[in-house]
Order: sequence, then structure tokens, then C-alpha cells
Amino acid sequence: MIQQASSFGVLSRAIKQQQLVLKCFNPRDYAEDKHRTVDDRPYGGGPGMLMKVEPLEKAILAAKELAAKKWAAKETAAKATKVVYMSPQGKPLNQQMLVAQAAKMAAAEPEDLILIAGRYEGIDERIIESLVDEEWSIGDYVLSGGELAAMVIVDGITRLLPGVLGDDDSALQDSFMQGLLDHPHYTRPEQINDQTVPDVLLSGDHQAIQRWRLKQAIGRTWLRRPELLDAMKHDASRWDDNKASLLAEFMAEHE
Ligand code: 9D3
Repeated sequence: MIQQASSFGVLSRAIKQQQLVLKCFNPRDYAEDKHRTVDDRPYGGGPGMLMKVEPLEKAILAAKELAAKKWAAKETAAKATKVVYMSPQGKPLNQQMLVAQAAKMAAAEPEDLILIAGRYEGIDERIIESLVDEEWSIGDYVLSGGELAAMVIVDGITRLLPGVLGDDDSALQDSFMQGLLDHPHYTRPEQINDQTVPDVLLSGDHQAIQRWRLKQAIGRTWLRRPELLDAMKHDASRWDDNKASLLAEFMAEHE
């Protein structure tokens, strides 16, 4: 599932260009019985199964060993590995966590990241205690397993690695609106039935366009995610008089 999902777009290109090394370890390949069993029953009973301990532990240790082997061969100067269990009980993911992890992975002494994707009801608590450094969630909704959550992490980190995105579609563009929702976008044709493109975007006045976009971004954040705007207002490094007056203009124009 992970390998297939990584064969498209930005991720696929980053792997081909060796900006990202992605290895998958399937617990089933480490099961030794003839049915290659990877689930087991919970102590205390109840419905649902857990990941069987031994195959999961072997898969995690194999991932750790591959990382260690890579450092020993001095293929990289890496000397750290972080093990993250994707879990509904984990810390809710945000862009800060992705930026921090991408920075560690692109550092002079890179940190490798091992993501554990569970199935069934989850994994034995003792694996978390002995092998897991952090638990991450991707939000308060229920998935049927950790693979898609792990892919979200891989995707979010990969686009932040140096050289992965071009200069135009880049993460730089994101930083202009940092902490705000995006402004509306328009492409051809200039008219769709009775719907037109805002005049300012056709004006060629780059400064006016930037101002309009920032105002729309602030206005939409106010309408849709007021808590993001409140956080920004309470942070002097991210809020200024210009933003305050753009917000005031937007609010005045909004009925
Ligand atoms: C419905 C079953 N749940 C209560 C009895 C527990 C449960 C177990 C396993 C709920 C979800 C899952 C599978 N989810 C993940 O592995 C997961 C996840 C998610 O479901 N939501 C948000 N982030 C994540 S990270 C991993």
C-alpha cells in the first residue's frame, strides 16, 4: 500500500532523485508460522484483535538495523532514529511538527524516521514503552489503519526536503501567508457564465495583487478559522498594523 502510494507525483520524483529514501517493512514477512499470522487476541477479552507482538517487533528491529547499517557504511552521517507510532491517541499533527522533522532529516547529521502503522485495535502497550519515541495522530476521526496516516507524514515531510519542490510552486510561497488560509485562485477563462475574475488580478499591478491576496487570506481565516487568527493576533511577530487594517477592510465589506 505504501509503496504503491509512493509511485506518483512529488513523492515518486523525490525517491528517484534520492532526496528521500523510503523502505517498507511488512510484519507479515517476519511471521514464522505457516499462516504468517500478524494478529493476536487481547488479554482481558473483548472484541477486536491486536498486532501480534513478535512479527511487529522483528519488523521494527529490521528497520532500525537498516538505518544503523547505513550509518556504519557512512552513506550518511546519520546517527539518530526516531520511532513514531501512528495512533489515534497521539499528538495531533500540525505543520510545525512536519517542518521540525523535515529539518532534522535534512541536517548534516540526519535523523531517520521509522513510522509504525498499526492495524486492528492497535499494538501491545509494552512495544510503545520499549520501542516508540512518540505517538502522532493525524486528527480526530477514525481510520481503519495507520498506513494512510503514515503516508500523510511522508508526503508532508517530503515536500519540505531541500530541492524537492521547484522554486515557484515551493514552500516559500506558503510562508507569505504563514498561519493563514489560502486566498482564492482564478485561471482561464476570464468569464464562466456570469462569473468573472476580480479586476485587480487582471490589472498587472503586482503590489495591489499581493495586497488583495493577503486581505482575502486574512478575511477567509477570520470567517472559517477564527481561532487561527486569534492565535496570530496574540503573537507580535506574526501580527501587525497592516494585517489589522486589511482585516478591518474585509470585515467592513462583508455585509
Ligand atoms: C473503532 C476502534 N477504536 C475504538 C474501539 C479504536 C481504533 C483503533 C485503531 C480506532 C482507529 C484505529 C486505526 N487508526 C489508526 O491507526 C490511526 C489514526 C486514526 O484512526 N485517526 C487519526 N490518526 C490516526 S494515526 C493512526
